[in-house]
Amino acid sequence: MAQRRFLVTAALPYSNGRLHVGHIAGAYLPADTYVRYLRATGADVRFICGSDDNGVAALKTAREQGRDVADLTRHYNRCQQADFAGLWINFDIYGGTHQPDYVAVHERFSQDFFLKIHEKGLFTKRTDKQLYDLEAQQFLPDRFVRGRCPHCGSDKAFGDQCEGCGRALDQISLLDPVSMMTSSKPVLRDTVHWYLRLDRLQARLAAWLTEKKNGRTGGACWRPVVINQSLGRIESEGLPERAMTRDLTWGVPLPLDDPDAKGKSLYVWFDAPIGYVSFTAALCRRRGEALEDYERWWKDPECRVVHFIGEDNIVFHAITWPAMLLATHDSESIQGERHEYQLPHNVVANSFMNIKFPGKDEEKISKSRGNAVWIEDYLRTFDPDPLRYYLTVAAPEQARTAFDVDDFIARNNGELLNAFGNFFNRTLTFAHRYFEGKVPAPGERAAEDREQLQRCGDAVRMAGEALEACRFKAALAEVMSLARAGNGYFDATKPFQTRKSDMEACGRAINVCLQTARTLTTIIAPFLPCTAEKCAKMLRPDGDYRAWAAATSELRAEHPLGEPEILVKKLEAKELFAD
Ligand code: B3M
Ligand code: ZN
Repeated sequence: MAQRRFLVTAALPYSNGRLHVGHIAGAYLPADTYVRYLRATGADVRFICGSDDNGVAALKTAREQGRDVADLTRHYNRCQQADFAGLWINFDIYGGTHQPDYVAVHERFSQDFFLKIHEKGLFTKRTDKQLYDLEAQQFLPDRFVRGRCPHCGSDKAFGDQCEGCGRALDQISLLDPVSMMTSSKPVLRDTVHWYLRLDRLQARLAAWLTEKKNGRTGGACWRPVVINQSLGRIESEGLPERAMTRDLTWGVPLPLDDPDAKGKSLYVWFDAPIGYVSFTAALCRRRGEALEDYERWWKDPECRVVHFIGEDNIVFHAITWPAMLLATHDSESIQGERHEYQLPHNVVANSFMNIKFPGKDEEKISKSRGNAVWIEDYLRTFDPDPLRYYLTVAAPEQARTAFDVDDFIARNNGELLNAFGNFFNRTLTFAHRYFEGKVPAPGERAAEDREQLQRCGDAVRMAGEALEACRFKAALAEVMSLARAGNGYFDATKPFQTRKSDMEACGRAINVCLQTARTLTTIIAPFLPCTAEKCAKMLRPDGDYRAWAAATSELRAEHPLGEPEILVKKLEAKELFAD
């Protein structure tokens, strides 16, 4: 079989702040887990991320803090890299759409995209009314203005998107708009913009999304929330044209030789997803390949492009971005030929995570009220894996969930430590104490031994199937259930008794426990890479312990084991969350 290839991206964080547990649970941890799993199966993967520096988000924060916007994004780009590295979320490249090492290539790609779509006649240039702040003397794109949503009535609607219902908005449709710059009521003024003809791409997008809904293009069906917010929206409301330019100078300059293009830049949601492509190109160059080798990932139908995002980014990844990709195509074909961009193979979106501190009510995470668990703070006291564990078991895969501090501690101590950690601990300690730190002979296996080994094989298969389908919670549940079965087997075979009466039976049981531990080492690795590394040091299996295909290959009799090590520590909430 040919080697599978994947280009996996995680949403580009705005470089105007640090990362909290909600960010990690939403996109970055599932993406990292997926990439680790794919690599374990032998796939060739590139894992791309970087900061989203352009547009209003960073500009607004810079203004509030009285800082230079380029410095601000540089600072947070670095902080974010540290947060990710501390959690063992390892991108192949962490770029930034306005970072010194990336901005030139990024602008070139973004401007090429714009020009290609422009050539195809898929932009309309039009003068329209936009909101203008008379005091600040400027237009108010995107998050510079807020108001009530004309669709759902939420008062958390901004100039480009409503946080209540997720819809993309046209700012002039906002009810009771207020300037975020001066709190004044903006007025309407004429300005020229370039609007993407989404209406002309709508039929092709709908046909493609219908295939994704039914899982007809290979792989799993897309998550319902992604289909509802994309295909559902198209079917119920249709797609209006959307402005892809803004009255801003912080961003990618509009590449047109047109007096009306002066002082304008590309809409940040136009250039940000192109960051996935431009960072891929930068990575190719860093690896000594040509910049153009990005095509091997983006334009080769053999490579699958998978985007991991938070729920609020669905419209942009499942409608606008594919529309941009289609708009660059030469033919009317849905799926790109070579030299045309692939449409995403999957767009995997999680919902949001609330926060619940001990003795308090569950609330939305908010940085302004200090209502968050920041990665930086967490890492000061804890290892990455307890958090990786919790954010997977409590992941908002289908609906909003909460980071409950008591539950985090309880699950670490009750599940990870009791089931997983203890199984390794008792097995390894036993092997060292009574079998000189070597794998005892398998002997003649009885039905219960074979059943336990059968469970190992089943867990590998079921966890693998769930991971292929991006069902991470279900996959981790399979791993944990094997650890519990291991404990059950240990209890049932009673090696602590047989060692006094029947050393052969004792050895047989410890052998099966060690084989179970061997399997667990491989299948826990995508989720808890740091723990898996420790497991592998204790078991010292041949070859790469992460290789999925070798997860049930047995440790031979007499195989020497490493020193037992404590895998999971008992945690206390007050270590971190004392306020
Ligand atoms: N920066 C939005 C966000 O963090 C945005 C993602 C861009 S992905 C191309 O919610
Ligand atoms: Zn709304």
